[in-house]
Amino acid sequence: MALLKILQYPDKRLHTVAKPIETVDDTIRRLAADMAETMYAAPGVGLAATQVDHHLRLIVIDVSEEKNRLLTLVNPVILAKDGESVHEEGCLSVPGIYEKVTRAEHIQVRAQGLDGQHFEFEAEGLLAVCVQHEIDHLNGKVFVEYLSRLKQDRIRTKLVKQQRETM
Ligand code: K1U
Ligand code: ZN
Repeated sequence: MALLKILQYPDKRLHTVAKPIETVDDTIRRLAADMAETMYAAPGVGLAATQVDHHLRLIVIDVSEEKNRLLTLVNPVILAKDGESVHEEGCLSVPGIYEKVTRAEHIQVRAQGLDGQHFEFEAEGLLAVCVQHEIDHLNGKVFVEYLSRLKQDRIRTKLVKQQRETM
């Protein structure tokens, strides 16, 4: 397994729309394992392949306290959404920035597992927030795009400055 480099906002590659995974093979299983290791090390509760510069529809999530409930979703799709709730979100590609975002409260999700089999589940709370946040990444959208233009500009300036200082 390997730790992968996480792209940092405002990297343009974060706006790439990921392609569906045709076959779940050992290459995809290795990428998923590396993504999980990277997410746990960060630490974070989710990671999309887009964030590690692999433009395939693959996400990993673990919102459990004990970090022992890894969920790997291949080609995830939201089948239904209902209600609205506001949560404070963070993003491993936007370090140090936490902002409130409104999203659907309950979602129904269809995806494939690492065995290629389709499955469905319902989510609410942090899991629902995280699935929506990660699917946004696969569609090339970063959570700061829900904020005002002024806030986006401030965040961009702050992160570009931080990145210059750590070069
Ligand atoms: O996609 C990502 O960048 C991961 C992101 C997921 C997420 C968190 C919270 C709300 C929406 C989406 C993170 O994991 S940010 C880090 C974080 O929230 C966290 C880190 C350590 C412990 C618990 C949470
Ligand atoms: Zn993110």
